[in-house]
Amino acid sequence: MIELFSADTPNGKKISIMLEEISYEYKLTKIDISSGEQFKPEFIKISPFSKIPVIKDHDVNETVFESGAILIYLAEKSKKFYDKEDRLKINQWLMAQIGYIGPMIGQHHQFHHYNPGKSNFGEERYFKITKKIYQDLDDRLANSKYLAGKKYSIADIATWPWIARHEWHDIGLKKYKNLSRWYLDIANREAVIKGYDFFKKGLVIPKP
Ligand SMILES: N[C@@H](CCC(=O)N[C@@H](CS)C(=O)NCC(=O)O)C(=O)O
Repeated sequence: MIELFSADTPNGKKISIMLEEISYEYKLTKIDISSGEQFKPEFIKISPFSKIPVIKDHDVNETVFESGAILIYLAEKSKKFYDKEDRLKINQWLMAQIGYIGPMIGQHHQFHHYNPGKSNFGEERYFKITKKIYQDLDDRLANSKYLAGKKYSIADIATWPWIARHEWHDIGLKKYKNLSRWYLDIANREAVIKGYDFFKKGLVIPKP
């Protein structure tokens, strides 16, 4: 049995979506990051940087932190969404999400959504970078059905929840035809609809 330690954020949603996609039953242990639960010594033991998500695989008594490492672990365990022949491509798009797309859009959330008016430099910089990310993804998806090629993979699962926050971005997802097509295609998957609302709050995926 997998135990998922998480909060309802884009990084958290990556793993709930993956667990739904591979049809694994899992137990959700909520970590309230707004009240600082991530800094408790027992959580730091399994998450050295005090971040969600983390999983514990009780079948083999193993814990895994970092969303990319968790997605790879679950993909290898289930043998899904990480095809050997596409692995080099999947790794590149997955690493780009973990090392660039997530951190940059995360800063856009901080400056534009949570703290507007505090820093013009921060607001402008991350708005511009996020817009460029939309364009770069749109360009890629003009030539490829999914990020890593013809098949839906853990690279899409990692990236999609960040675009699902598009209402916070004020960029206009609709204007990006290929990105919107990819977004809607994934948004219609049953596992994604379920994984998106893993806190069972009745959340509905926002339309482009
Ligand atoms: N690189 C990490 C990033 C995880 C991350 O930033 N998690 C955020 C929530 S989305 C968090 O735990 N924030 C709590 C904090 O920074 O104190 C991953 O991909 O798993």
